[in-house]
This record gives sequence, structure tokens and C-alpha cells, in this order.
Amino acid sequence: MSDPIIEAVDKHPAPKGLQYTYGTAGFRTKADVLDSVLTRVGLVAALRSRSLKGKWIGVMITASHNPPEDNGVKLVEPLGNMLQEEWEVLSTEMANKTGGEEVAKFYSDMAAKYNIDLETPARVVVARDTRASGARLLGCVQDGLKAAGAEVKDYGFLTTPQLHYMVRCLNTEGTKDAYGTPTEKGYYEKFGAAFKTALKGKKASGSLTVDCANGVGGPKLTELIKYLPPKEEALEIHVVNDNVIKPEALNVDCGADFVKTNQRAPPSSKTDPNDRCCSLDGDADRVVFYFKDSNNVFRLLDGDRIATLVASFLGDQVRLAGLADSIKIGVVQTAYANGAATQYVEQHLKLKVDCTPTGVKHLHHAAEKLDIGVYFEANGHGTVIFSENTLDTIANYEPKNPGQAEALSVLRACIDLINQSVGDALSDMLLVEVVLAHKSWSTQEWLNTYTDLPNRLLKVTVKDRNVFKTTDAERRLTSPEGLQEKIDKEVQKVRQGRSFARASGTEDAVRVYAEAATKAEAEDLARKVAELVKVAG
Ligand code: 16G
Ligand code: MG
Repeated sequence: MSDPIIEAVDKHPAPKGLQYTYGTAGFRTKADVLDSVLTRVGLVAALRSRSLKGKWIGVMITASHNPPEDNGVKLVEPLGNMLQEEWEVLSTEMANKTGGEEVAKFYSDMAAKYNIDLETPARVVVARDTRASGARLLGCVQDGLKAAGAEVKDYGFLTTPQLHYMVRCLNTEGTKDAYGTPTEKGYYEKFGAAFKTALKGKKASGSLTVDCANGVGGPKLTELIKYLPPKEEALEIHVVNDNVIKPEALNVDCGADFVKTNQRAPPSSKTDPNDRCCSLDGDADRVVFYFKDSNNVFRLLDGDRIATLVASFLGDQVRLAGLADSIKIGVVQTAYANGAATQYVEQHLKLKVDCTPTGVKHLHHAAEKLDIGVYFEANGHGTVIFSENTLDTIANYEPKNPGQAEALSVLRACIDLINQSVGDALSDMLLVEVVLAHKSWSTQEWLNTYTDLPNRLLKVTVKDRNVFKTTDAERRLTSPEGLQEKIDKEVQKVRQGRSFARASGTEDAVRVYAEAATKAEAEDLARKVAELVKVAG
């Protein structure tokens, strides 16, 4: 009898000479060399589910902010977290096996090594973004899943955070931790209702224009709007760049990555000064806000700004609820956070700041150790997570007066409004709107909370980026030898200087970040450090 696994794998042969790596964002590369990877990911997903006694595992087909011709895939753990690191390594090994027989052997070896009973049911949820290659790649995953005998739920098009939500809902259904109804409607109802409750009858000032990167966030936001309170009572949203009929427009001259990298609005943007705007990325797990000020100057409110805004608001509500002694809030950042943001949180908000290496999973793990962990990367990836104890405290606390009752009710609604499974651009966007409405703040007032230090990010091409090894949450280099000392010397030459270099996890390059008291000093420092990196690499 022929082995269905060998058959499925050989139906989608791997291109010769390519090496695949499950990196910070899963597998991601040109879509036309991904078929073999997707079939094997189907096998890994089935094994992972069996290793967890049939819990639902998620497979998301997306390449986020990458160009339209790319695609990718990532696996989601039962509570909506990113794949465990050990399984990232196994996925990489699986992706690089040559043919059907090798893969089938690896599959049974893995089962033996991890004591996985291949008779246990395997359950896998799949979804994809709007890329043209998505349908074909879905077919490849399906072939793998079918060969492994997995039960499959295909949700069609979803944002990445919606898929994480479905996975968490499916695995908690009927338990005391039930997260919601595992349907798209369930998602919209949950977040729409929480938005309404959290607003407490307050109305956002002006309207919000949302650039959807011509990705899956567009149609999903349009749907979500139907579940929000009427715009006259709450928030008027204009959806732009939502053309998913033209997949070649995805992330082109629009979206969160374009705005953050180029520090300007999409060229298509037609807003007036002081109009509030935000941009999602291609799979809607990142969001940044921005506006043109009264002098027509572009102003960015990135992930650092969202973190400080949200941390200050939640801090106020916890205090107003009378819970400041039992609940501590902390903020988690990466080295890319602007020094002024870090200082604002520590000195003005008087909250603890943790710094972790780049990549959502690192921030998420650090945030899990806090009562309330607000974590955002400067690029707009992030969310807030609440510990079990904190959730219990907030759920059970008896308010002593109407003020405490009101704050408690806001906190409870915020918990529902914040997607606990993963950073979610749509949910983060609504949270920002709630905070601005409560504070009656314009974007200018939000911006005025502190002044960013001028900074510069450069990309340096080197012979081998793997020789660049870091410590201290990527803030210092341990290799190449002697390079860090040279960087330190340059940093000391400028006022309020800070600089670091790290190998990119997604591109073949080393990234250099520098900030200083003035633009000229920051630019100069970045250039000098880039030069040092180039010579050393
Ligand atoms: C990935 C990460 C993102 C990080 C970026 C850094 C996830 C889901 N995504 O896109 O958080 O900021 O990589 O890219 O973890 P780099 O290593 O090229 O600088
Ligand atoms: Mg993304």
C-alpha cells in the first residue's frame, strides 16, 4: 500500500538548492518556492495537535507587509500564542528534508521521539490573507493535512489576529476560560460590544481614516464597522486602501510598514491637517497612527506612542478603581523604542520598563510575567495581556463608590476589547480610540506627551550577518570582537547618544539604530556605526 504522506510530499517537490528557516515570522519568501514547505507545515501542524491531545492548532498563510509576490506561513499554538521554539526547529528540519520518503521517516521519528500517538485525533484551523498565491498554497497545506489524517476547519480569508482568536476560542469552548464564539460574527460581536461599553457614552472627536494596505484588514474592518455603535454616537471611520480585488496593490505605497519606514503618509492619502489616520499592515496585526499638524508636517504616533498612551490610561483606571496596591502595570519594549518613550514611562508614568530582543514572542513572554503587561514594538506590533490573578481581581472586586464602579467597568470592557491571544491592529485601533475619547485628546495632544529623540535606522549589507552576535536584549554586540568598544566610543561623542547593531531576522542585512539630541548628531552617529559594522563584517 502506498504511503499517503510520501504521495502528498512528492506531489509538491521542493526546489533544488534552497534552505528554509522558520524565523520570527514563520516561513516567508517568494510564493512560487513555497509549495513543498506548505505541505510539510500541514504535517507538522497535525503532529503538534496530536502532541497536545488533539487541541486545535492554527495555520495562517500570509506574508504580512511583504510585497505581493511573497507569501508565508506560521503556526499558532492552542491559546493563540506563537509556535513553541522547539517546534520552530522541527519545522525547519521538516522543510529541508529532500523527498517523500525522508519526510515520512522524519514524521514517524518525531512521533516516536515525542511519544505522539498517531491514533490521537489531529485538529487544525487554516486561514489566509488575500494574496493571489494563497489559494494554491492552501491546497498544498490541505494535501499535507489530509495525508496526516487531520480534521480541518478552513475559515477562508481572515486577518492573522482573527485566526489566533479562532484557535483560542475553539480550544477554550465550554470551559471557564471560554474566549468567545469561534466564528467571524463572534469576533465582531465581541469586539464591537466591548468597544461600546468601554466608550461609556463618550464620542471620539473627528473621524478616523484607516489605510488597510489593500490587504485582508480592509474587508474585515468594513464588516466590523457594522457591529460598532452608530457613527453619530461613537466614531466615524473612513476605510481607504481596501482594494483586495487587485492583489498586486497589496502593501504598495501604503500600509503600516510603508508609513513607519518612510515616515510619511501613503501618497494616496487625502486628509486635512489634524485629521486622525492610522495604517494597518497586510495581515492586520500591526497598526500605527499619524496626522499632518497645523503646519502640514507629518507626525507619526507609532507603537511606542500606543504603549505609553494605553499604559497611562490603564494606570489611571486601576488607580480610580482602587486597585493600585494589588495590580502593577509594566511596559515591555525592544531596543528600537525611542529613548524618550522609555524615559516617559519610567519617570513620568513611574512604571517599570522591560527590554527584550526583537520579535513578538519575546515581548509576549516578558509581558506574561506582569500583572498587566503592555507590550509594543515601535513598528506597531503589540497588545496588552492580563495575568490570571489580575483577571480574577478585576472580575471579583467590590467597588466602594460610584467612581470605582465606573473605572472597574471600563477596565472590564478593555479586557474584552484587547485581543488577548495576539497583537491585533483592529482591536488596538479601537482601544486607542477609546483612550483618546476618554481623555478628550486630539492626536496633537497625544503627541505632546513627550518629544521623540531624533533617530536614524540604517541597513548594512555584510558578507555574513551571522557573525553579529548580541547580548543584553540586542543592545550590545559580543562578536565581532572589539566592535562594541568602537561603537561605544562613537556614542560618547554625541549628546544623549544611543546606538546598537543587530543582524536582521527577516533580511540578509545588519540593522543599525542610532539616536541623539539632534537630527544631525543622530544621522552622524548612525553613519559612523554603519561604517564600523561594514568594516567588521
Ligand atoms: C518579524 C517580527 C516582528 C519584528 C520583525 C523584525 C513577529 C510576528 N514578527 O516581522 O515582530 O519586528 O520581524 O524584523 O514576531 P528584522 O529582524 O528584520 O529587524
Ligand atoms: Mg503583520
